[in-house]
Amino acid sequence: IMNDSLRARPLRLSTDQPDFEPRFAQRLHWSADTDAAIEARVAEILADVRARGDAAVLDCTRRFDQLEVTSVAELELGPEVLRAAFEALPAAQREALQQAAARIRRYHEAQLDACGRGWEIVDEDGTRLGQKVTPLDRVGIYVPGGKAAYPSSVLMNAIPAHVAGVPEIVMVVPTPRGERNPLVLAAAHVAGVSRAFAIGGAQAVAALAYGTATIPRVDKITGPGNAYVAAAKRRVFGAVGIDMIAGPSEILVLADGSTPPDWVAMDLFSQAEHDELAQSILLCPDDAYLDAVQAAIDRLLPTLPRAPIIAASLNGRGLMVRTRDMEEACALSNRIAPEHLEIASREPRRWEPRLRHAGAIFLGAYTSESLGDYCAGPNHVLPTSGTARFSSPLGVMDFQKRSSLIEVSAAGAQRLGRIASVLAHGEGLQAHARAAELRLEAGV
Ligand code: HSO
Ligand code: ZN
Repeated sequence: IMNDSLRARPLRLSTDQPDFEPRFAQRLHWSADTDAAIEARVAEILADVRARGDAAVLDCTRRFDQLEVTSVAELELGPEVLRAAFEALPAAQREALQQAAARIRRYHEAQLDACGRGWEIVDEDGTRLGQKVTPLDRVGIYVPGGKAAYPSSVLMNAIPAHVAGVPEIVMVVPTPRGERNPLVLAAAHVAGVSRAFAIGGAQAVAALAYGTATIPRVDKITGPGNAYVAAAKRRVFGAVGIDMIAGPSEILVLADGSTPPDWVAMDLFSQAEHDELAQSILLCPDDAYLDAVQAAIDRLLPTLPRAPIIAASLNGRGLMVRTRDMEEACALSNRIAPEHLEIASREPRRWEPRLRHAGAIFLGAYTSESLGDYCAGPNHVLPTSGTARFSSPLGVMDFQKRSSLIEVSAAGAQRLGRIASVLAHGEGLQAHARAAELRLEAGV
């Protein structure tokens, strides 16, 4: 007799059933409701840190993390602490971290070359126009404590910042009751974090956004966090940059029936095990294959320690859809715009050109999402909840900004001066017109 928490039945639909649309829409619905009580608490904490700096951070850390310290300086995890954490790891973990880091670095270096460099165009009259790219001076990386503390996310946030050329990367990570996560500290060492502090929650976001006597003020804050951290990031946005506010993780598998059903079942589980609210979706034109994956789910689920979380996720938000054909499956996938999209097909390159909206696309049976989560190289911080329609993975460009460069030659000032003068007069802005005309009159 199966424990109820160990039964997982994703909702099963077919695109040709009459009520497909409403049931599909209902299953996909997700709203990031903001909780008024959390908002109010966070607003208070931000104001307190802004007004009292270190003293407020210290109070919050004592209260929320039960840490008895007398100064924020005591909460700094120096480079020697990070290094020691790394050196204390078993060799296999040290090597895996380093190999993952090297691959992530290489991927982001290629990204820097392809998309993160300045450029210039030159007019015939010698006027030069360009764009200059500058890394941010200082960034803050939030790393959650507790169940969602992923060392891999430290690599995914810090390495692109490092590759972008950010000189100072400040990590914050809560250590409730002083419990440190050695893998997180080791990953910080490997990823090139410059300074780390054992603080978390809205108080850490505030400290990074406003600066305190001990915690340096940063220009941008990235990294995932709980509802308090998300609310704090939303509120400090403007004073500093932030990355996206991530919703629950999602995977969509597009299957033509050629990948072993066990592999697909495990890939669906691997998202579901993150969170009860995570969403796993399977689209396939073949009913018998969907049955086979369901059978694999039934057989494999009880073998997993996180089965209760997986079951809650699949029962609450899981979805299997039988489509008319692969073309329709691709169209449906585009409507969903999933964070992770696996093309479990014998001919992934045939379908890939049709797939326009996804955070990351995993091609072919051998490419499990989990390889991308840890070590393939691309970033695992991806747009969720359909935002892949308009946004992109975290990358080097998120840690840079661009400045325009304009250098007008004497001849160019003649040509541009005439255009600008006409337009400035049209706007009734005489000083603008005269500024252009003075150069014009100087002649060449
Ligand atoms: N799939 C997660 C990233 C992650 N997986 C971290 C394992 N560790 C969100 O994209
Ligand atoms: Zn994952």
